[in-house]
Formats: sequence, C-alpha cells, structure tokens
Amino acid sequence: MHGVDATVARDALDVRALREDFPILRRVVDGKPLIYLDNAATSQKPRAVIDALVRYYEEYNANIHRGVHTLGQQATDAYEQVREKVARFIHAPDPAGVVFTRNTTEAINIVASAWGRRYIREGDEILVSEMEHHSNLVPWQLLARDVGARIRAIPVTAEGTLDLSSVETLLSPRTRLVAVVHVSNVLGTINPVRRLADLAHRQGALILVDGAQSVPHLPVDVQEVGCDFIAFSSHKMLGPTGVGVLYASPSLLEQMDVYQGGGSMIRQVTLDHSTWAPVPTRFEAGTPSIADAIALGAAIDYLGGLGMANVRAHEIDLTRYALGALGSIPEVRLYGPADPLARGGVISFNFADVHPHDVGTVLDSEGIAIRAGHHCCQPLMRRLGAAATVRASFYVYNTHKEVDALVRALARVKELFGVGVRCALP
Ligand code: 7TS
Repeated sequence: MHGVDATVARDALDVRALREDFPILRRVVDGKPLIYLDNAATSQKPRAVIDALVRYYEEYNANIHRGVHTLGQQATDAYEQVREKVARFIHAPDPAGVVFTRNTTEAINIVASAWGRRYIREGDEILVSEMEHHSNLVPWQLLARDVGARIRAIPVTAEGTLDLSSVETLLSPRTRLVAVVHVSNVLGTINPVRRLADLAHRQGALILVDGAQSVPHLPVDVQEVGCDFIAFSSHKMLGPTGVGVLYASPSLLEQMDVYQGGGSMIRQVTLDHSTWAPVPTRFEAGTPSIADAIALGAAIDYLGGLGMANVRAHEIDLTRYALGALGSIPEVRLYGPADPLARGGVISFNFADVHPHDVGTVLDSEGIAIRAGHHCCQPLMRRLGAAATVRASFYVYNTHKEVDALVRALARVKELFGVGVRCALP
C-alpha cells in the first residue's frame, strides 16, 4: 500500500490519515510527541466534534423544546436528531427510549432512583459483579441501604473473567436486578451479557448493562444483548463531556418514577400538583447539555464512518500486539484474559514492585499518558491483590509504534528504579 508503514497497512483503519483529524495528537509533552493511552478515562475529540460545538454556539445557540423562533427550532431539531442517531448506533428500536443524561454515572443513578426505589423492596437482591466500576456499585449500595435490599456479587476468576458457574446459585427469586459491566475498564474482559440477560430474565429479574467501555469500542446491538437498561458516556466515544445516555424501552421508562423535577419534564403544573411529559423528556429536567448532545451526534457520525467492526478489529490487533510485547518483559505482570478476542483494548499491569504512580510519572516524562491507580474499582483491586495498576487503553488513533514507545519507556522505568537490583535484595 502506498508508502504507509506495515503496521498501518494491515490495519482495519487508516490510522495515519485519521490521526490528522485529532488536533490534540499534534501536542508535545515534555518535548516528546503525545502518546495518548488513557482512552478508558476519556477519548480525544476529532475536529468534526469540536466544529459541531463551535457551529452550535456560533450559529444557532438557543434553548430547546420551547421557542417558536428559528434558532430554537434548529437547536431542537439538531438535538432530537441525535436521539435518533444514538438509537440507530446501538440498534435500539425506538429513539423514545434514549434518555440524555450527564454521563454513565447519572444514567445508572436514574435507574437506581426512578426504577429501583419503585420496584426494589426489603429483602430483595441486586446482583452485581466483583469487577464493577464504582458507578455501577455505589448507586445500588445507596438504594439497598435505604430500602433494606441486599447486594450480591458474581466473583471474578483468576483469569479475570466472571465466574459464570456461580451465577445460577447467586440468582434467586429475590433477585430484582442484575447490574453488570459489559467490558471491564481494568481487565478489558468482555462479559457474556446476553447469557446473563437470559439468566436474569429466567428469574424474572431485569438487567442493566454498563456500556461505558463497550459502546465506544465494539458494535453493540441492544436487541442482541437483550438488556433492559444500558448506560454509556459520550466523552469515551470521541464526543464531548457533559452528556451520556440511558437506553431502555419506552414502556419500561413509562413504568418508572420521575428522577429530577423541574422544567421540561412536566405536562401540566398547578401549585400543588404536576403531571409528567412523555418519555424520554420526562427524565430530562432543566436545560440539557444541548451543544454536547449535538456534538455527540458528530462523534457517532465519525465512528459510523470508520465502521464499528473496523474499530473493534483495530483494537484487537493493537491489544494482541501489546499483550505480546508487554508479556515478554519479565518485570511486567499482566491482568485480565490472555486472549485478545476476549477483551477490549484495555491492558492493566504492574511493573515489578514499582508503584504504578511512579511508572506513570516516568511514562509521562516520555510523553506517554496512561492511568495509574484503582480505576474506580476498589473491590476488583482487592480481588487482584493489587493496591493499584498501570493501565494503557487504546482507541482508533493508537498505533503499534506507540506500543513500542510504551515498551521502551518501561525499560527506562527499570533503569531508573533499578528493579533487578532491588528485587534481588531480601
Ligand atoms: N463504568 C465504567 C465501566 C467506566 O469505565 C466508567 C468510567 C464509568 C462507568 C463512569 O463513567 P462516567 O462517564 O460517568 O464517569 N471509567 C473511567 C476510567 O476507567 N478512568 O476514568 C474514568
């Protein structure tokens, strides 16, 4: 292929070309070109997304669902079109099931509050897993505390997968909800959500899927997954911060209580009583993040242009390459499944006994952005027996060369911390 290097040439994506779409990738950190490997925390934004934000503010900034004026109508149309785009993107049958939230966290809190407080009672059970992000754990703990319900957790195996053999015993007629992450933000594990949905439904429970790390990275079809609720964030899928999505069928949303009260979510208000707007606006009280939702539409267009199957193929390729390269370093301890097909583009590891924050600082001095810490998964860290990990996470613009740079920078960590010497001491 015309002049592109071999690693890019066999890729499902034209990475060299698409990198040009991301202005921030021209940045230099500490005199080194930025290598951004912290995509599980948040992704970078292509020019098309930044332009969509600017265009809204420069050309048709107005509040939505209220004005008769042209700008208000344009903003409303643009905002509502994104609802349809989101529905198509996740193969949801009805855009009326798409609720715009602030992020994944708020989407889950809406379910805990507006569905959970109505349907979960004393003695009921909520089944989570040991690999949940705090945002799919703490809302259920708050609910359980207030209504007297009980949290149970699917254990994680030594390979970093869910122990499915325990699910049938953990599920009981008391289980009202299974709340489980689709792709782990620490281990990368892709969980068998369809299977879990079937098991949950067989017990009469509903299932919420935390799609924060799946919707941006894999083709997700909510009808195939069979989930009742799915939550995800725009900022992890090339879109702006400030907007996320909760999807559920409109009939399920109808059965829920309201979440926040205020403007937009009402049909009629008297001094002592209100009735509610139809779903999904019933769950969108107040002025939403209009610009951000509109720019999420540009992010979805961008991902659609790449093709989610290609995004996934690119990440499998990078993950396979990185697992091989990191796995050949004796000081590196990798977490999560060995098979790149069983995981997303997230790789957690430790480097001998060097503290992950120290690894992160050395990598930063090489221009490499990774995350070090507990990744908002403290129960999982306890299960792994690690206080923290280093985490590299990939997206569409990452390359084999960047993985090579990570490997070289780890050699620098070894030099600086004298790992071999220190490990040899009693
Ligand atoms: N669920 C998962 C699986 C996540 O990875 C995250 C964010 C969230 C929920 C919460 O998303 P938010 O947009 O509401 O904040 N994960 C991370 C991370 O791994 N590093 O920084 C944020």
